Amino acid sequence: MIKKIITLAIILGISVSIIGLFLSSLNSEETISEDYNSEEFSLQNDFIIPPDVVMPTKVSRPGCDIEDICYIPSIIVVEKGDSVTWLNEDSSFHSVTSGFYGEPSGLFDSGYLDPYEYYTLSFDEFGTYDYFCTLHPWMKAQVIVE
Ligand SMILES: [Cu+2]
Repeated sequence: MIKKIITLAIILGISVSIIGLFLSSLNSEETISEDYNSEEFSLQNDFIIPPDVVMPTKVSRPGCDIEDICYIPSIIVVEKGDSVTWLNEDSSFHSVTSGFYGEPSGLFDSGYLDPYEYYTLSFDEFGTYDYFCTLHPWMKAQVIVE
């Protein structure tokens, strides 16, 4: 009789833990799909943001500097407190780095922007901000805050 009770208790214990595992795996699946949905949502939102400045295709080779179209527009004028959003539309990496090639000013640096990556900065001080691409010396432009 005692053996039967012990066996029953063990079986009950095992089935409870199996049900517990099953339920917890269901829960984690739900969490993953929620995460995925919110990621998808923010991704869609990202593409809705109209960029202020784009790095167009083929600027990774010299020549865009002749017509000053390495960043379009090459000079953007904003008001104090405004933000500027860049979009790398090229298939190469590019950066938005303050200063001049070989002389970064250290104010901002996007790092390498992947194709179709955005970079946003807000400008809270008046001034003319020269910037360049750390990978392509011919790529340079300005943000003017009035
Ligand atoms: Cu570049």
